[in-house]
Amino acid sequence: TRTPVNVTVTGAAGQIGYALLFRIASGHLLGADVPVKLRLLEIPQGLKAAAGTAMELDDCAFPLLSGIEITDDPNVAFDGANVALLVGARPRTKGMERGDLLAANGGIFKPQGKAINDHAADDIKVLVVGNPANTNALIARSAAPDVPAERFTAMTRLDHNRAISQLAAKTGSAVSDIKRLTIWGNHSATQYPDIFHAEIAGKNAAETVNDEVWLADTFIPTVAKRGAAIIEARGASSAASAANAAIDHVHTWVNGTAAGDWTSMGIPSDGSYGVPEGLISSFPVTTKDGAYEIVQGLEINDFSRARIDASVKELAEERDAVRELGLI
Ligand code: NAX
Repeated sequence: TRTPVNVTVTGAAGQIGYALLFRIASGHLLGADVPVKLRLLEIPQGLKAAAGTAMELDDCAFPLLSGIEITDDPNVAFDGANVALLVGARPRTKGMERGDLLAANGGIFKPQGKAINDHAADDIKVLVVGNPANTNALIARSAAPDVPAERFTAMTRLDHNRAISQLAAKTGSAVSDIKRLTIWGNHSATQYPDIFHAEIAGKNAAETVNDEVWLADTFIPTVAKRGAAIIEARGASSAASAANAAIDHVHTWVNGTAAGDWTSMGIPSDGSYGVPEGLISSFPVTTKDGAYEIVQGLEINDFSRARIDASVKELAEERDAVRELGLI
């Protein structure tokens, strides 16, 4: 039998945590033959609810779940961690300025990055879900100089999946027919879902749609503002779809992209496509054997260039702000 993989989830008592943990334990994160050990990190006020979720996990009698540990100490939570899902974050509350938000999250992601640096397993893979995800990932990465930078990633897979779904609906095609879609930039309202290289059943998606007005005025804002639309409809923010995207992100990273397809991940830039090195920005990537590579050589037209640049500019501003706060 295989040695269990240690999976650490922060914000485990939150709504994404509740939608995420059962799928990790049932084998959807890593594979149906991979046993997992869960470590749940919460703040003290969240420990009791996390213990309740752990009781329910026990009650599922998942054959692959070989243990659950609950703690409020990052040094314990990340000890020997192979996969870390950083979900817990400080949400923006009324009247909070961007600087306050970044500072509050720095107080979370800097110590967590340090704990990962000092205690995680050599093969640690980190996914930051908690917002502002890209910049929180940058803060954690900066606090972990001994971990290869490429192990710190931010989630844009929910945006990627949302874009596929919108494109399928517009063209009357099956989601499984859509390939090579890309989310560029920040997981924020400036993100750019790019269909110019996407394919629908083997045909170019932009040519199939052939409607730049729909692209600019409907598709892009619908994908970028979907989170707000969910809150409006559901009275709570996306949870199951966010958890599903986190599962997809890690599963693809570990198990590989399909031949002829790629996915979107927020990753430290190597300077590709004019994105300043070090910024954690979303790119088209292929994955294989637990590593990812940026898809190279895509032609970027003026429509795309302007939108990628705008989102990357926002990321650079966030980086400058956290640098000024001494968080990186
Ligand atoms: P909840 O407020 O339901 O849960 C967050 C949990 O994190 C709480 O239980 C809280 O006690 C815990 N927490 C706070 N600080 C912590 C710390 N220092 N260590 C450990 N745990 C801590 O939020 P939920 O709806 O689960 O969302 C979590 C995060 O995901 C938010 O930041 C949210 O903005 C972000 N999202 C990111 C998405 C993405 O695509 N990247 C989409 C969904 C979601 O909006």
